Amino acid sequence: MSLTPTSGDTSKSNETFEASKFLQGFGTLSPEQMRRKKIVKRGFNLSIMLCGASGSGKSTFINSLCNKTIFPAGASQVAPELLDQDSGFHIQETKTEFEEDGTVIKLNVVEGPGFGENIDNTACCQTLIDYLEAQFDDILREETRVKRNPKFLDNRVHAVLYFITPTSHGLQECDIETMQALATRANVIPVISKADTLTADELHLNKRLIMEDIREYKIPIYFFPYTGDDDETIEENMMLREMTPFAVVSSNTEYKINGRTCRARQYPWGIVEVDDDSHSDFAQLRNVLFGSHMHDLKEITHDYFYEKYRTKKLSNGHDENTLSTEERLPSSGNSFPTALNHQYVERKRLKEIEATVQREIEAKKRDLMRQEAQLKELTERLRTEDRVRHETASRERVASKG
Ligand SMILES: Nc1nc2c(ncn2[C@@H]2O[C@H](COP(=O)(O)OP(=O)(O)OP(=O)(O)O)[C@@H](O)[C@H]2O)c(=O)[nH]1
Ligand SMILES: [Mg+2]
Repeated sequence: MSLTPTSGDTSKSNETFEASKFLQGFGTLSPEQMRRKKIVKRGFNLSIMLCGASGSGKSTFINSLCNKTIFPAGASQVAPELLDQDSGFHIQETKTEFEEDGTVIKLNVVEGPGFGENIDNTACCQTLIDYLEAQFDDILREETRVKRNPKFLDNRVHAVLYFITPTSHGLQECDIETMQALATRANVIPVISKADTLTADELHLNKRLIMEDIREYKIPIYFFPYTGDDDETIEENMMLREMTPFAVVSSNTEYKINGRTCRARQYPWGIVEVDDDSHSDFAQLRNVLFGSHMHDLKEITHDYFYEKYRTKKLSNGHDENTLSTEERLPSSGNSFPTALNHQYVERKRLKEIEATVQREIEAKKRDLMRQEAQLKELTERLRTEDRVRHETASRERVASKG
């Protein structure tokens, strides 16, 4: 096997990922599909927040995800004036745009370098929550304006990727508290970073312990729904539920292996490929974010998180319609359905029923119209036959008289 590092410029990606799932089936277009097609043409806006301990690999991950340098990896140099005086923590935000399979992805990336470096990280966590809420406030203000700003940018965070350092001990107290807090305002997706530092058995154990903690502490993370348009989607969701937390390996260095270029981490004993499913869940997570579940993440952000926040704000902070922790996670077994997701699934189910009923009504209408047309035609034919019969009879009468 020849192993040659290629140039550091990773701006051209070889890989293809599927913004596709979302884009499939434009043969016969319903109004909903037409709407989506328009979105595809315009491009997708997506906002991702990266959260996790300092040095857990957030910057390297996002650079690998976008295949270009979004944030420089390694110890972050932060201007002192940007730092929060109490926590020494600050938020970095940047926008990037790239095209995949002809689809433009407009990505807003938010990272909190230096997270988890204090003994008490409550202030850091609050900074992240404040950011999430500030985006909701912006929308709320815009919605209540008499004249809308056509250039308004919706920066609501659709997914928080929570980076868990690869120990074999499950979650730490700081992880639990932060994930619990963030999950009240956004879709939290847990990620084990630097998965290459764990053996297969350790990784398996780590995933199991993390999921046990998530259930034990009732953290309402993003839930891959049980329902789907077809068996394939249902199966895919089941596979993704079992895969959670996603174990990722990130790198922006390209290597040539047997003439094939790939992003990888090279060690004296071998090479770990970022996009190889047997080495890392990176490609699966990327597909979830930019393809199969992008729409779902955005829908939940608007329908659930924003609505909940809006209700709270407009009722002076009293009624957040918040579910108790028990209600949110009445969970057992391998998967962890939350009341949040139950609500969402239920709403989706009702929408589907409504659409089916609408379709049936339309079909019945068409049927009735067809029958009416047939009846009209039959009446017309009978009338014509009757007229012809009468005319023939009268002709015969005239003939017989003559
Ligand atoms: N082994 C291994 N190391 C990684 C991986 N991803 C990143 N690293 C290394 O981890 C170190 C820290 O990575 P960063 O991406 O800067 O971490 P960060 O979370 O952005 O750190 P802060 O911005 O300081 O919070 C760097 O030396 C990376 O090369 C990975 O998947 N595996
Ligand atoms: Mg960083």
